[in-house]
Amino acid sequence: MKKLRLILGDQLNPQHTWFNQVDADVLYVMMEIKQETNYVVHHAQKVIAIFAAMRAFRDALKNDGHRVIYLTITDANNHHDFDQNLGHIIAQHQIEHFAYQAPDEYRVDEFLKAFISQLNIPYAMDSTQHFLTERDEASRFFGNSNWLMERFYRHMRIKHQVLLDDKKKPVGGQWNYDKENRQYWHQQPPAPVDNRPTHDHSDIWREIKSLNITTMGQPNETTFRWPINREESVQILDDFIDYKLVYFGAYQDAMHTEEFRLFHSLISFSLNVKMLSPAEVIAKAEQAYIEKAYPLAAVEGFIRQILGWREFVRGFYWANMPAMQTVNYFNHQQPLPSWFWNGETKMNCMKHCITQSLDHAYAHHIQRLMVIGNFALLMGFKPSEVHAWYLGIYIDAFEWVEMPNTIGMSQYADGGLLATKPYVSSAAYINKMSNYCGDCSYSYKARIGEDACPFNSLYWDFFQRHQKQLANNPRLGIVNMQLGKMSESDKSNISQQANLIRKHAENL
Ligand code: FAD
Ligand code: DLZ
Ligand code: SF4
Repeated sequence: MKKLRLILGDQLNPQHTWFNQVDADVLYVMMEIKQETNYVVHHAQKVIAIFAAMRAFRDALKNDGHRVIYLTITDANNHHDFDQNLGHIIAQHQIEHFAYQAPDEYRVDEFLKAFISQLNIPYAMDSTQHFLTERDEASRFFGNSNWLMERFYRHMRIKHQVLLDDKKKPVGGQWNYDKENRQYWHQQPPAPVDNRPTHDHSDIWREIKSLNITTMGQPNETTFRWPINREESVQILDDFIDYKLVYFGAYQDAMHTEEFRLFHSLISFSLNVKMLSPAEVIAKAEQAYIEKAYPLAAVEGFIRQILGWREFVRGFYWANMPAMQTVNYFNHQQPLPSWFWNGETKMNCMKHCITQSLDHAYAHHIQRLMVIGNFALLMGFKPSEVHAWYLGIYIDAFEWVEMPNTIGMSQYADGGLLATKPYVSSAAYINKMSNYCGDCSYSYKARIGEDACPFNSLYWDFFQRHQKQLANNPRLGIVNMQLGKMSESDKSNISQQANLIRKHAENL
């Protein structure tokens, strides 16, 4: 029986059982298509990375003897959507069975469901064999109760036997060591060397440009630093375990103008396109705790991101789609200013985080959450626009993980289904965790006046504007109390200042 198997651009897992045996009756298909390059404006490096990794995967499959049809973006036979390309290939090769791996995105899942429903040959949807949970596992775990990451995480620790002692209790006596993980980085210990491989992808970039595909950010096509195959991904993971994991916990939230990577792993692209599996990453981190006696806070903090957060947000995504696409709890409508695409703002923290994102297609969690996302929520930017920006700009941005993080965790647009409180702060937090404020045109201490840091008035204005929705949140007791004590004239000055900032968003 002639079989066709579709491999999507984020399904580059060479360890999948599909590839265990070479079968002359099986034809694999991979395609670079405008349907995928154009659903949002992607970062140039993201498009290059996907194409380069897909091509490397094709070459590896062919080397192993598998048969692969590969449509490049410039191929004359490319119809640029899955539907038409698959239809032609099925007819041309007289395919008798079609299979695909479960897509991680709702959009693609819906589309492929529609595609198979009109097929007149048998078909199958196989597992990607990547995640540690089923799509609906977290949903079943929570049932009608509130989604709390910490509860889910403990369940995952027990279920997967991670960092447990002989009595099945958490090693060290605690489940979570987050409180030990919030230090500022004083440029000591020195920033780790960037050991990522360098590639020249000028050829791919030329092809992308020849089709006028709109992208954002720097392509860095001749000095490309993202991994494009499993070997490089494993090398980056091992480098992280050897040199960075030990400091990961302590400096996880720190930000610095001189160093954008700090002690973060930079494995999210490899994980999300499945060149690495979460199970192997967790196993290596746990092994480092046992064999290298790394601090428990560092190892637990890192494992929590993958065993906890990553699986949790995926479950949340499938439980809340498609409704999550349109939620807007605070009815925020302000458009993003144009400097989100060039970093040209006087706000030093925003300038650094956006410029870095445009240069490297990367920002770490706190830059995404407590600088850019914080500002977007305080300003009242439209959640769907914020989501599209995040989905485009980051190398690791795939909707199943980006959307819950942006719409839920960062913008609270779901009204608190995912986050227990809005992640907002004034300049005090940014000044504590970074060196951004020192060189800023704005004063981090001032709330009112031309040189006052925009975060300060926006922060208090946010709680004033949304008092009704936030007054009863138990995690906001102190803020609500402080607001209650504020004089009416102070409140009015803050509102005026915040309105002015919103009005002049383009020129901040
Ligand atoms: P590290 O800091 O080294 O963490 C290790 C790994 O843990 C990451 O590679 C990632 O796989 C996982 N992880 C950490 N935090 C999260 C989280 N909140 N949700 C899911 N997994 C997590 N992550 C993405 O992979 N894709 C996205 O599109 C994405 N969008 C985000 C948008 C916003 C607004 C926010 C606040 C966070 C987003 N994150 C996203 C989560 C996190 O910021 C990135 O996973 C992380 O910065 C990737 O860099 P790293 O590999 O160096 O991670
Ligand atoms: C992100 C992306 C891009 C830019 N291009 C392609 C592509 O041309 N072909 C492809 O198969 N996948 C691409 N991807 C990744 C897809 O968006 C991702 O595979 C789906 O969203 C499924 O999660
Ligand atoms: Fe950002 Fe305000 Fe600090 Fe400037 S003063 S870097 S705008 S937090």
